[in-house]
Amino acid sequence: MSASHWHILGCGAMGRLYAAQLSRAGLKVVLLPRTAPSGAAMAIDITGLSASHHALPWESPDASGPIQQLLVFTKAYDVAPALATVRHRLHDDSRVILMANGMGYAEELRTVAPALRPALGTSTQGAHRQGDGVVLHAGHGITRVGMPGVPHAPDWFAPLADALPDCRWESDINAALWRKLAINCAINPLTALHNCANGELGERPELATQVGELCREIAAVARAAGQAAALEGLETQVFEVIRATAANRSSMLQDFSAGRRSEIDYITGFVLRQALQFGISAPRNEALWRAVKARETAA
Ligand code: KPL
Repeated sequence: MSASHWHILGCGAMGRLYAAQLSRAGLKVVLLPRTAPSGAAMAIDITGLSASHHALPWESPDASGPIQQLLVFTKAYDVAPALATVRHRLHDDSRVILMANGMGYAEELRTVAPALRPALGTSTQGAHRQGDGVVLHAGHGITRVGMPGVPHAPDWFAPLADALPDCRWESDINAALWRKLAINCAINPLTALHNCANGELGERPELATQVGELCREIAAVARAAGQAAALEGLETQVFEVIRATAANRSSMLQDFSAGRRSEIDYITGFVLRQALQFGISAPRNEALWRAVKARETAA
């Protein structure tokens, strides 16, 4: 299998959008859906900012062929269980990029695949599932990929960077992940609990105040964790994202609306675990975490 061949695990909106973008650029893509589609190929329809139709080959995750390159777009809590289903197909040279939201799932992989050294990625592209399997490409954005301790892009990264709209190697991927995590932490739980679009967090004074308080707590935890530079100007950046994505329903609100488990344990929960480790208190984040968990349990 060549360097231009990618398997995709996690076939939700983002997995499908990336599969379409790679395929459109001429790379070979094989989908690994959790449930087998009816035909020999899986149809992907993209609409919105880009439009295309694809019929892509798929395999069952527990098939036997080797996987050379794997992009993982599962929910954060599914990263380790999903990787376990393809573990037997990965070998020492396999390249794996984890693209889930939040942080903390890479550590969980150590029990499933202790020798695996995955790259980590984060995306600001936006995509949502519509009815009938159609994916709405809702936002242009940047794909950042990196490996802790690997400052320069390895050779295998070039075809991926060429194929995707704006894909960069990050010399400090942990800083990029912390930045995205902090933004999600300040926006997602509040929008999910108040059932509101992102923009309302800037328009309703009581919510805007809470966003500010959350940002200050998150920044304090990040400072203790050695990520002060990554989160410089966090509050300003969060309000910029709120304005730029004003009409969006956050991914956590979408999870709530669809009755799915949220990724709170890998967003606010990760910040709280770091807070505990460094002896910092983060009462407003803790209250939101509790409120989200209570809603999930009640649902
Ligand atoms: O990433 C997002 C999410 O919803 O998960 C934001 C940036 C908040 C945009 O909706």
